[in-house]
Amino acid sequence: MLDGLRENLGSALKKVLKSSTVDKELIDELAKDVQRALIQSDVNVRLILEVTKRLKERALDEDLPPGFSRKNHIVKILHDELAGLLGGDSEFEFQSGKQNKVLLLGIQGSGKTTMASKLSRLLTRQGYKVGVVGADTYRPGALVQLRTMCEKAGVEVYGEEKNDDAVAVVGNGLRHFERQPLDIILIDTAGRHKQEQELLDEMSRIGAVASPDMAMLVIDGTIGQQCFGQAEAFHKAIPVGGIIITKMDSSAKGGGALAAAAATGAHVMYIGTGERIDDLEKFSSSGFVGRLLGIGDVQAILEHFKRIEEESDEVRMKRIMGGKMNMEDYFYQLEEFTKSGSMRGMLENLPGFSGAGPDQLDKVDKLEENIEKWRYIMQSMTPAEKADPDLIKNASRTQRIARGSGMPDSEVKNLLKTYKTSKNMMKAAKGRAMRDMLKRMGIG
Ligand SMILES: Nc1nc2c(ncn2[C@@H]2O[C@H](COP(=O)(O)OP(=O)(O)OP(=O)(O)O)[C@@H](O)[C@H]2O)c(=O)[nH]1
Ligand SMILES: [Mg+2]
Repeated sequence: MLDGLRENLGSALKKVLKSSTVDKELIDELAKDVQRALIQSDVNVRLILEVTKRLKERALDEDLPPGFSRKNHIVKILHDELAGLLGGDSEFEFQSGKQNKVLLLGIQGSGKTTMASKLSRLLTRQGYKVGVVGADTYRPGALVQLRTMCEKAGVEVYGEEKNDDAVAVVGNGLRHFERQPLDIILIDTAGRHKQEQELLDEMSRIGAVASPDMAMLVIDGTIGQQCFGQAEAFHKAIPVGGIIITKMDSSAKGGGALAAAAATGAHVMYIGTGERIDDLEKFSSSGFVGRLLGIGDVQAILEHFKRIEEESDEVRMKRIMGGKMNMEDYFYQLEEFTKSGSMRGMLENLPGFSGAGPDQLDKVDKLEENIEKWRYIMQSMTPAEKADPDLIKNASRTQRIARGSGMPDSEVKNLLKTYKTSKNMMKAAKGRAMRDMLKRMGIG
């Protein structure tokens, strides 16, 4: 399915790139080609019309970024609109201080059990405490498979070998974990050959007992056209909050992401890229659409846009100087500072610094050591936390980040404190000194 979409969008864009003039006629033709391609891929008609309406509006009127032709810009607009259709990049924000329940749904063989173990491993590494409930009472051996796989992630699996009432097992499992200090409980469920009524009913009943914070629909990326119907049927039984597409490593190149996202309005959050426990990636809508439009010429144009879009140092420095630094910026500064090799060596060789005393040099060594630790800590922070570290107010978030990074709580606090001090200093120095320096560097 995806290959067809790829071909059709590709040839539509090729027409644009080959034509000698860009006019309304050409854009209308492109819009028609895009509509046809998306309709064939079962994307919701209303969404298609929105995409092509915006494409037409933007294609001829928008100002061109410096150095880009109208044709290149059209490629970029189509890319952005399609990525928008997939809902942009998103991640489930787990709430701290409670047990977040995530229900994994999907038909037989879609990859739920494998995904339960992959997520267990990933989330544990991010510092969350995870428990798993095995509620597949349908397929013999399901619980053993789940246990074996989750063992690799070191998480506890609750299951009942002799109970064939999945709804009861879920209730018992949640009670079993109730008193444990868990952040996330993953519930693995049964599948059937199709989205049969019996399966959908069981999912609604499990939903009623578990009241999950998120129902994640697991879809086999190789099934093509059926994606839309499957996603829609599950979504009716229990509102789907996130989508996982598995088997993206196979030749199908991940069909169904667009269709499933369109059918439920939910975002694709993760993709499975193999059978092993670490074969899991966060989904990026822009990367996906990039691959979708990935004919040679187009790829080069998109890469060019990406380069100019990647925030230039200039913009970042201006934000930092304006007192609006976030954790990413802070870390970026520290990294830049250490990039040029050992700071100690650098300082010792700096003419004005040759007189630096042992005290100062020790401080520099200490900072280098801290940066190493802080790198791990930052990796355990969610994007939202990095954008706004003030979110890390309560102890449970601090502890989660500490666990994920293998650092003590005190080190997380240390980073937050140092960050705050630097930010305040920047704010205070917002004026003179730094600005002068930037001017001298030619970027003020
Ligand atoms: N290549 C590849 N294989 C996968 C991926 N995810 C799962 N599989 C394989 O797909 C098969 C089914 O995976 P399961 O995790 O058992 O699927 P399930 O949804 O739990 O299936 P049921 O329990 O029968 O409903 C297994 O052979 C997995 O190894 C993936 O991302 N890539
Ligand atoms: Mg299973």
